[in-house]
Amino acid sequence: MADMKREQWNDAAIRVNQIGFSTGFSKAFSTQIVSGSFDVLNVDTDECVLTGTTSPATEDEAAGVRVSSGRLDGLDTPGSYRIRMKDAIESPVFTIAHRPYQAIKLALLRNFYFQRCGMELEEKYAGPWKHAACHLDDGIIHGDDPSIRRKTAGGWHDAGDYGKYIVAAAKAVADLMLAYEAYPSAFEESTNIPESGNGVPDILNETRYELEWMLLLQREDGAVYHKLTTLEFPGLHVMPEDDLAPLVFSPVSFTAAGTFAASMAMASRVFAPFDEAFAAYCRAAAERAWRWMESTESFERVPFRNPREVKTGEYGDRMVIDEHYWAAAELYRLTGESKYLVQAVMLTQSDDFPLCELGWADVGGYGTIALLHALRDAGDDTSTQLRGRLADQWMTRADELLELSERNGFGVSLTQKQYKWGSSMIVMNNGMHLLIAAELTQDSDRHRQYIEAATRQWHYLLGCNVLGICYVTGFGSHSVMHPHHRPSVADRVPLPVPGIVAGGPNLGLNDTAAAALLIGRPPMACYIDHEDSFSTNENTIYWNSPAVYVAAALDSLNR
Ligand code: 9MR
Ligand code: ZN
Repeated sequence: MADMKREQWNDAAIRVNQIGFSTGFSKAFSTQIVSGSFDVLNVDTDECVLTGTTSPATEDEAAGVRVSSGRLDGLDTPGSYRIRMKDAIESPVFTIAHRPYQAIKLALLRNFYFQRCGMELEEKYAGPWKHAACHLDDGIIHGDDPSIRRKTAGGWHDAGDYGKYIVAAAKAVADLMLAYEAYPSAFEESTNIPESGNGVPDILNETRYELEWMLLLQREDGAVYHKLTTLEFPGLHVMPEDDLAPLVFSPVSFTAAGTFAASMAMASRVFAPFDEAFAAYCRAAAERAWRWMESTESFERVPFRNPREVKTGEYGDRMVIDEHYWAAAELYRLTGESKYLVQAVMLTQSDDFPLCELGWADVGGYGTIALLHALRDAGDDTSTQLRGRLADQWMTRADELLELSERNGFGVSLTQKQYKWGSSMIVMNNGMHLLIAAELTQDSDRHRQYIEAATRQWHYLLGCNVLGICYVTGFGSHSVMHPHHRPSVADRVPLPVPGIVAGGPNLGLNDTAAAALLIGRPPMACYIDHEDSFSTNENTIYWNSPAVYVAAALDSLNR
């Protein structure tokens, strides 16, 4: 660990979204240690265009420093700016523009192309990050006849490793499809992928690449294999095409079937206007998975555990009711068949599980989103009551997030203990939650407040945080350079693959780099831009996907 550098973090500094702000929206920055008056300078002319005073400093426990914030609301002229305090302390340069987030939105989406498995990434799409096709072999099924082989090729690598996991995939495709449905105008541009120009929005082209792979994981009886990986993670310096260890399907699981049924039902709805046959295929797959779920005994309705020989990501769970709920809700939304609604209602009554979570393990929020839509025009009392209850819960949670974000020095909505593995996902999920709440409210002030709070989550991700780091590769003046992402480490390209969202601070310090270098730090500072730090600096498809949702929303606001 001798070569690892401790990064300075608790200095007097100005933290700001390093991309910048949209015209017409409120603009703010945070300062740590320092507070008082500030000037905003136009970078081109060096002229001072605004002066102001920051709010009184308060101790921010998650950040471990005193923080105050400054408002730039008087400033709405497009341009490049920097903030200066005490004559010497300067912020990163940021822009004010009509649509400042267009490029980063496309990069976040294009990052899924870079995760593609089973095809060559050609230079005309991938630039210097091109590489040969990988993981083309058929796979064996753990615990089954070793002479049986199943097709495996396709889909996205999950993360910095090359495994492919159903519950992770389901969250990622769900976020992308929800983003498309909520903000279709944000997805008119080409992302320069092989399918571009085929008449289907690229976000759906990209999603379909994963869906086609997910379909390969369904067994003939409807059950779904939990994951497809090598037995162990390959070394960090191995390019995907050089990872040649045998591919193994892990056993089927209830969570895989539930999230598969749900995301396939969603795909059937979303793809119907573009490809009826594919939509029908997805629907049949979802219904098959559902029937398998219904046929399981209670001892099979348990979270997945890795077989002893399998050392890759487990994607276990605490409970499986929420996966059942999501599947029921999504199938109800798709088919309108009452048996699914009956089941969803029963699940919400019989068990206590979180109804608003948008994780890979806790997926209740997706079921709730589906029902909020499906029951919008419901006539009967049960449906109306259920929808009312779900909407109340959603808004209550949104209000909690709003308050957390307003109280926090950096505007972020995390509690201290939420700075855990993949904290960037929680931040972006909260952004998604707030944006959905904005759509649900009729009150225009509330609508605005939720959007502003969602925007603050975005500002945190892009630099308004105690480390002053932009957690998206390729963007901002101080961004992640050494993600725990095998291709970024192993290729000879100096820059990491662009559009990666790093996992972010994790107070668990779950890898040796983090443990050695971050001990004693406050939660928001438990992050290290080091390639060995898989517990703070990896990427995953389901950390990128909620960021695509938030980016799409904020990019469409000014249209
Ligand atoms: O994102 C997952 C995180 O929530 C868990 O705490 C962690 C440990 O179980 O695993 C993370 O998922 C990893 C997966 O198991 C394998 N691919 C990389 C994922 C991100 O680190
Ligand atoms: Zn691959």
